[in-house]
Amino acid sequence: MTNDNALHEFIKLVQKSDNIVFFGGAGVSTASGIPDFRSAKGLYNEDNLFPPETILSHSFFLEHPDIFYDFYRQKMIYLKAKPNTAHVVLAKLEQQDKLMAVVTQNIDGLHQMAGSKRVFELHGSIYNNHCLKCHKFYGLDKITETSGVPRCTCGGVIKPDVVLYEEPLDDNIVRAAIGSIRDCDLMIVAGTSLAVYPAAGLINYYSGNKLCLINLSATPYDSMANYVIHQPIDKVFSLLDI
Ligand code: CNA
Repeated sequence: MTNDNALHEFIKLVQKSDNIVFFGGAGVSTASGIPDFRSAKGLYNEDNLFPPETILSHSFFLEHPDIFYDFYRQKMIYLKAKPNTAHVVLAKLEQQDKLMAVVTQNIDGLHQMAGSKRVFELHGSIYNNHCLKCHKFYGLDKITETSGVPRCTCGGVIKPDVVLYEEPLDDNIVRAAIGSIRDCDLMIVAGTSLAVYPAAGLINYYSGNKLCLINLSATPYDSMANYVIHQPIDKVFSLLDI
């Protein structure tokens, strides 16, 4: 099927379906000005002293929280980013009872900012932070309005509730995400290289025949998908007349 035919079919499927699940990654937010990891302009292709996978790992956080926070504040937090067409259309689809859930690997909170309510954040969120010692909660301002390693009133180090490499995903979130994927009729996977596990593996819980994959570049799951669209997500979603 050509890109154009797949796009045409995709639009018809969304119009007809009332049980959609959207599974997304960093590519959903690039149109909002947040770089992804693995594109040519992504963070993994920049020259850093340590590779991002190393800096964003649990052991590195514990050993060098100062270097972690320099990188994290500069590269992972985009206070001015606003939802783009894809986020907005997904929120509308939910309001119309067509979209059952957004399962996202993103940590930027843009789906909620657009109005989506049922969002499963597999890798956590920059908006939630906790003290490692007394578990007191802190918002994003505690990270952005301080410098160096942010500390709790008890003296403990504050850590963002984002899932770092070497850390497990939250069981409850994974279970809820799997439940929605298992039950859905149409699954849209978009803006993800599908290289990060266990998140990418959740697609295997979909057993229907309407798996639509929207991504600029090819992914390991292209051959498994029923419809593959290699076009920008925001452009594709702007064609959904809802
Ligand atoms: P990734 O590995 O960087 O892959 C992104 C994919 O999106 C690539 O294959 C791109 O080709 C594709 N892409 C980029 N822009 C577009 C676009 N406009 N339209 C269509 N496709 C596009 O990112 P993954 O999400 O697969 O990897 C998971 C990581 C990335 C998670 O742990 C995230 O926390 C992490 N991440 C999140 C954000 C964010 O929250 N916005 C930003 C950067 C990285």
